[in-house]
Amino acid sequence: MNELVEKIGNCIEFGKINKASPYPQTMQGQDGADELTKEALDAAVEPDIILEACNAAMQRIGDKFSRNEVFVPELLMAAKAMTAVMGHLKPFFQSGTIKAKGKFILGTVAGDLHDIGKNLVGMVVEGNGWEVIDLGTDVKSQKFIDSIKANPGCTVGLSALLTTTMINMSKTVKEIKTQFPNTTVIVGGAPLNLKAAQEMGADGYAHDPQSAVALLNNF
Ligand code: B1M
Repeated sequence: MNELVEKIGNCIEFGKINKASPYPQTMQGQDGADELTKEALDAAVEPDIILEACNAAMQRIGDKFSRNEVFVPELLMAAKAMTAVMGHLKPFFQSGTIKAKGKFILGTVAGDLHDIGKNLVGMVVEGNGWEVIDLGTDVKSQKFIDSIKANPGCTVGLSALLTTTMINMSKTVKEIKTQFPNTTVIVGGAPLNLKAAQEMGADGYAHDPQSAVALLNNF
């Protein structure tokens, strides 16, 4: 049984989505995260045991990404494998068998259409047990505020890829903080750094998806 759970973790870490997926080459023709998760649930393995193994695997791939040992394609494949697992586990979240760590409202700020990094952050955060509410790109402050109202106790994540939209990010942080001073806001994206995040009044700056998870788990 443990061997099955371990295999699922390996599929996440090495980005083996399902039997048909050709990547990675060394695992071609083998069952992937999709088939193995179904097999495990059919064999009555507790869903939270599977989730725990997957979280650990996401942590491993995230750490490798932070150390530049793997790059965006590997992280994307791992996130896709994780999504396959989550498809099987979702009913258990919905029924309350597994409790999400919290709600994370995520979006790329107004004026900015870049979403590849934001999507990666969403997938990794979701893979670590958070419910992610993705508001998309070009998100105006009011949309964040409406979503915070609808989801009390949530944490908010803002992404920006353009130096020009960092100004909108700053405005959004200030508007959120004025109306919801107790709501935690974290920011990330290529043009940002810790200093810029602090000047905006954000509670945290995440350089990459894994540091976003670390911040969320600490807050
Ligand atoms: Co644009 N673009 N782009 N672009 N684009 C950049 C960002 C740019 C650096 C290219 C360049 O000039 N060298 C430049 C910005 C310059 C600047 O402001 N400093 C630029 C520009 C200028 C533009 C346009 C203005 C071009 C034009 O039209 N004249 C235009 C703007 C459109 C708009 O947004 N209004 C534009 C358009 C586009 C495309 C639509 C063509 C496309 C976006 C497609 C899409 O996202 N769906 C695009 C792309 C692909 C890029 C590059 C090539 C790649 C960005 C990317 O996806 N990186 C980029 C150049 C580059 O980076 N080499 C560029 C991969 C991704 C995984 O990394 O997004 O940094 P990244 O995310 C990272 C971290 O930043 C972090 O985690 C991720 C994983 O490590 N992170 C967070 C991100 N958000 C986070 C949130 C967090 C935590 C961490 O917590 C909440």
